[in-house]
Amino acid sequence: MTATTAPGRLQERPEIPCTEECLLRPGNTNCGGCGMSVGLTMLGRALADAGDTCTLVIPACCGIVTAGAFPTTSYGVPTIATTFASSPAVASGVATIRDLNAEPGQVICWAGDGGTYDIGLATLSAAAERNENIIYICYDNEIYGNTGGQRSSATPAGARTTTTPWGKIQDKKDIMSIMAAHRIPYAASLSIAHPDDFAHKISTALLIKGMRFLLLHSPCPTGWKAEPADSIELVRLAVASSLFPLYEVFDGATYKINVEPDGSDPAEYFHRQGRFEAKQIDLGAARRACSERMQRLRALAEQYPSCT
Ligand SMILES: Cc1ncc(C[n+]2csc(CCOP(=O)(O)OP(=O)(O)O)c2C)c(N)n1
Ligand code: SF4
Ligand SMILES: [Mg+2]
Repeated sequence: MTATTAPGRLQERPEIPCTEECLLRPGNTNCGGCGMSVGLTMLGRALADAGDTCTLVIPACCGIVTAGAFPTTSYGVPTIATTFASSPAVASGVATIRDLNAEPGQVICWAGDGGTYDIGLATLSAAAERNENIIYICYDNEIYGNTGGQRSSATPAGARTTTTPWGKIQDKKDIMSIMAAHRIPYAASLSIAHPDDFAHKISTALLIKGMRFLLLHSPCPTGWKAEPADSIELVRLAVASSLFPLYEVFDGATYKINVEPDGSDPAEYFHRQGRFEAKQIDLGAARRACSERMQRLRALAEQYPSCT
């Protein structure tokens, strides 16, 4: 694997042979540059590094199409396909049986933003309120990617989708705050542009019992109308400009910012994606929103610091 020691870039590490234990196998049908593929690979490596494994529970989304056609599968772990709205409920049941039988391994929901912010929100909230012993990872590509790119409540303002051809009017829903308000043990945002932070947060989540919620900013070149080769750079820009801050919330009470944004202008992020048209983006409003988002997070992290 390529090696570079620049901050925030991949560090040299031995290649993991693709055996039966490989979480996402090569040869799957995901588009080139798909953030979900990179996220699954990073998740698999973090689990392997911790000597842990998992059962995946996946609702309707690109992530379940990734599995491929029976009897083959691109997943190297047991994978349960659920209806769109029910993955947290199914995962709760699987985790309960695992715990009753004192079996090892994590139960991980791997769901899109449509299944998380919209149609699965009721069962996600219910699982969070019960503090179910599961890890829930939302790979957020900010659209209903699998069905051709309709808007979801995770789609940011200004983005063109098949159902918002002139740009979405409403802002992206703040799902992290919603999940933190459930006072779950752990909520954290992830970026594939920050692999060390990603790995650290998975290993943190593995050590915690109860409901753990992880939000992954997941580039989708197809829906974002962007170059596949730009995927990592786009989400790096999102972190750098405070469009998608990286932070952790423990017990809904204490906050930690993991990567300080460098004040990059969000304009570059918009400019490199065909889903944003210059005339539909209110750059002043976007810059203000970035600065207010960070001000609020900094205030929370200062007033309620985490001791980790
Ligand atoms: C109840 C129900 N409504 C609609 C669909 C069709 N459907 C399948 S996947 C999908 C989009 C999923 O979007 P998201 O959760 O964001 O995942 P992505 O496709 O972006 O990976 C839709 C609308 C469905 N399977 N079930
Ligand atoms: S449509 Fe988007 S999320 Fe789905 S496989 Fe392609 S790049 Fe990935
Ligand atoms: Mg999606």
